[in-house]
Amino acid sequence: MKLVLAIVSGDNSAKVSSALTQAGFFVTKLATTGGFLAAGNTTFLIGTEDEKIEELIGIIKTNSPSGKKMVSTSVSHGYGLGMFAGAPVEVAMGGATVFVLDIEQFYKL
Ligand code: 2BA
Repeated sequence: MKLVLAIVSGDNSAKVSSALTQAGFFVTKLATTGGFLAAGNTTFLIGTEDEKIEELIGIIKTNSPSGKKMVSTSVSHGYGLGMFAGAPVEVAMGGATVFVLDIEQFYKL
């Protein structure tokens, strides 16, 4: 048994959610925020059997097209001194970040 944590950009989350559910996966969605861009994303918790991991990753990949874009980061001085724009950096857009964890025990009570 595995627990998959999949962080998906907000734009792709509805597609990923419905594709996983249609394929028979049990899914919990958490509304989360990326630490770097401070933009909303969705973290899926999916408990599943080891032999279904490949199918699961395939579904997430198909429904999470990725790209790149330049963003300028904002830096705060704190103490109410406001923000200023930092140098633009290239960041990933879309796509998914996926962690697969071994689960020792699983109960539905
Ligand atoms: P964010 O933290 O908002 O990051 C958005 C994108 O900004 C990242 O895309 C990456 O291209 C860039 N980025 C993030 N941190 C950076 C840094 N310290 N310096 C320069 N560029 C940076 P992804 O790597 O595809 O990540 C998308 C979202 O997945 C992240 O949103 C975060 O919520 C999550 N994530 C990614 N890697 C993670 C990890 N190792 N642990 C926990 N969450 C992770």
